[in-house]
Amino acid sequence: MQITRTPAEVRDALRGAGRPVGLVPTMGALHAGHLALVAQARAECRTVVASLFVNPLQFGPGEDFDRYPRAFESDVAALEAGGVDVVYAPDVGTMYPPGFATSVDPGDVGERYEGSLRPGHFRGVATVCVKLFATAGCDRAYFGAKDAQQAAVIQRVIEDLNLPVELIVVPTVREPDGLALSSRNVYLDVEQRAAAPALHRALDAVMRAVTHGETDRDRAVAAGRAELTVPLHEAYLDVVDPQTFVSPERLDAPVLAIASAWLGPTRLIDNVPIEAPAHAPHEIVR
Ligand code: PAJ
Repeated sequence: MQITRTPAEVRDALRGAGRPVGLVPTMGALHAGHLALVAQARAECRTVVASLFVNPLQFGPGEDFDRYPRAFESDVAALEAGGVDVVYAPDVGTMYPPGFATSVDPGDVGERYEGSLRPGHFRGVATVCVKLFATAGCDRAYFGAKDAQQAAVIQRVIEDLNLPVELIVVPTVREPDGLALSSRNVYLDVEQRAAAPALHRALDAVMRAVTHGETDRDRAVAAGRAELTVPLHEAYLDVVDPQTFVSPERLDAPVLAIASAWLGPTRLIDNVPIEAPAHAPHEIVR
């Protein structure tokens, strides 16, 4: 496994590499969710590149850029064990040298939900991802379903900019109690960690309501809201179109239940896809 620090080093390392080349972009502090992306890329691609870069452009003022967990040595070991061929770990000055000015604005899909809570976040994500795609010259890029709005943003960018990259979305990896794995889970204290699975229970309740025939968005959301009790504080809970993140009044599958809640200073996000068609009660076949 080669560790590279600059775009030129990545290109050298990938000269003549077998295709398809799969890229797994990460901010490090790797857990089993990230490694599921690596495993799928390894199974599907001749060459696998993983990036480790905590991207300052996607953090707002007052967010956790400075204290975001960093674990370079153990990340490299995990990527090596996962069969990665090339690691790209640039420093901030390499990614954004003096004079850097171009950014990619993904528009409306990036302004809802996470985008409205974190203004500029998806511009930062889209910009770094386009740079990573260009640097690796990848044929496929692997993203987690855990960050569903991020995946929707990247799909929009790929289509709008005609990027020759196929987006592959890998299902969310969870703890046994339902909590989605996240690098930010280390911020939770014991009490918050114990309460955290309620976020997934809320989404499951919304999913059950819709699959049992609820087509009214407000009533479906209310079913989930009952789970979001103190110490959780809801940031949002909704049912949306998985591509646009627009919330339809009447729910016709496929839709996505999305949620975010604060636990102290930490905000968790999660989502559950709702695949089964929503039937009006009289249409349910018994
Ligand atoms: P990061 O939070 O490190 O996540 C890297 C990738 O791992 C993302 O595609 C994310 O959706 C996926 N992931 C995280 N937790 C997961 C879980 N529990 N199950 C499955 N996949 C999971 O997302 C980012 O970094 C950054 O925004 C990035 C795309 C690297 C751009 O800076």
